[in-house]
Amino acid sequence: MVNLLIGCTGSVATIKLPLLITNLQEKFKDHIQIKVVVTEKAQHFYKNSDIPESVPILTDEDEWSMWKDRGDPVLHIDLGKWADLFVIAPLDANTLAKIANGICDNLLTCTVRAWEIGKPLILCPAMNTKMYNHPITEKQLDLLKSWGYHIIPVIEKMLICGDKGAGAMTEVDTIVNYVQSIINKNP
Ligand code: PCO
Repeated sequence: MVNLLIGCTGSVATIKLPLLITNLQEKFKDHIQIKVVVTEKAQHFYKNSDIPESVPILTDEDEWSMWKDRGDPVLHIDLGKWADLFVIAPLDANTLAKIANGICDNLLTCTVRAWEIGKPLILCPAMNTKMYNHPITEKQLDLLKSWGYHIIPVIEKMLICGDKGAGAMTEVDTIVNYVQSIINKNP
């Protein structure tokens, strides 16, 4: 059994979350357990009714409502212990910048900050071409790679805002196949 944590951030590519979950469940059948952690802005881009009931969606509110006193669960630590693999799809420009700078101000970035170096963390950036082409993007992605994080590069296509160019999240099937290859390497 593989415990897979999916993270979603405030890029429109979060609209692919239901498809990502479906395709992972189809590929791995009952050998996979999925939990999702979303940022506040990610919540604009999917409907809860499109997510299977078996998949918990965790938000910043869950982190704070769970902790009342000493001994209570600390969600970002517990998620890190639970998950074998963490896939952030999409990783928006803002969260990329936060992770590169060690900032942890929500459930998703706290989970990344506490994520054990060496455990697979797969990042799928997505942003507008103009943001993607800014020189800071490459610097930050290179830094994350130097820590051993996996980056699945953006692709070029017509973006949702009508601009054409690099910045779209990689295809869902590429993510699913990448997860498969990581699992094969770490049975
Ligand atoms: C556009 N911003 C974006 C973000 C990246 N876009 C994508 C693709 C999706 C549809 O195929 C949304 C997945 O376009 O990853 O489009 C303007 S600010």
